[in-house]
Amino acid sequence: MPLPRVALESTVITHGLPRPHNLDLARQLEDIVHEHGAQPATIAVLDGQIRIGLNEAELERLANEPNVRKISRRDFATAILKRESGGTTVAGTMFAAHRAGIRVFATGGIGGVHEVETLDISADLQALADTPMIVVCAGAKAILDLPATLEYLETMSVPVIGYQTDEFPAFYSRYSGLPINARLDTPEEVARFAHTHWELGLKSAVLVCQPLSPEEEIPADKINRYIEQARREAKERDIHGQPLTPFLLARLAELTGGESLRANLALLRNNARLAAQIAIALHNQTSQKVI
Ligand code: PSU
Ligand code: MN
Repeated sequence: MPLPRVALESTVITHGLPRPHNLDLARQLEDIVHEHGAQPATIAVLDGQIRIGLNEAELERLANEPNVRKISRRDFATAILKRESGGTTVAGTMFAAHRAGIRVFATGGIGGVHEVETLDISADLQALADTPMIVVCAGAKAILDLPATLEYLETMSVPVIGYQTDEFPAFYSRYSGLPINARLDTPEEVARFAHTHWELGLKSAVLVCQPLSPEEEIPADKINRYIEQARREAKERDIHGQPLTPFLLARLAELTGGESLRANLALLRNNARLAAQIAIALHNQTSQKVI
């Protein structure tokens, strides 16, 4: 029997984390998924080929190659035709993983609605709306407009699950003051929920939001003023579109003296672990019919 698979994204490797943390983290996530009895599949595009799972040398190449593309769903055809390499975003990873039959995916934080004057809504939200997959995250990145992001997810019929929490986590912080849709406390409950959601014929993702532990988090009042500053600087420097999220994450790591980076790495590891546990639970129960 093949092991249940867990998809891992690669924009976090190419654009989200500084070197050498990016490669260390990529390896750690694969190890964590393995240790919990599932098969990791880091998704990326290498030389114009969509790859479902990378070997050690390929991971290393992706982590160290300068100027690789950030690949969302609309960018695949360009990358394929130009034989380029790149890291896949949450939206890009969901697209490729779904085509490969993978049902569980771990990321850090999903993209969402940006709090800037120009319209900037991540394609991650549309992918969540139309791809049946369990996506484990730590909420949406706190650099976003979280209430607007949750409204969009509601409009698109994406259930937002609080994992062992009653509040939507804000990536670096455990609490956002915003509600979730339902709370679930075990991997088995998540698997049963997703199975039921899809048996009904719904095509949307199930978004599982797991907060950092109290020891790992950065409380909201502390991180929020740095987020304000990073956003202000992005505006002054006229940074928008695809480079915006990587700029804000990198600037926050500088402003917090590495604290935001440590929190980011911790939540990525936590999410890989939970995704592996959910993949196993889902694998064990998908034969049951619910309606
Ligand atoms: N989670 C992290 N770091 C990241 C990302 C997620 O901890 O860098 C990436 C994801 O790949 C997500 C992307 O899809 O940021 C969002 O980019 P945008 O806002 O441009 O859609
Ligand atoms: Mn965007």
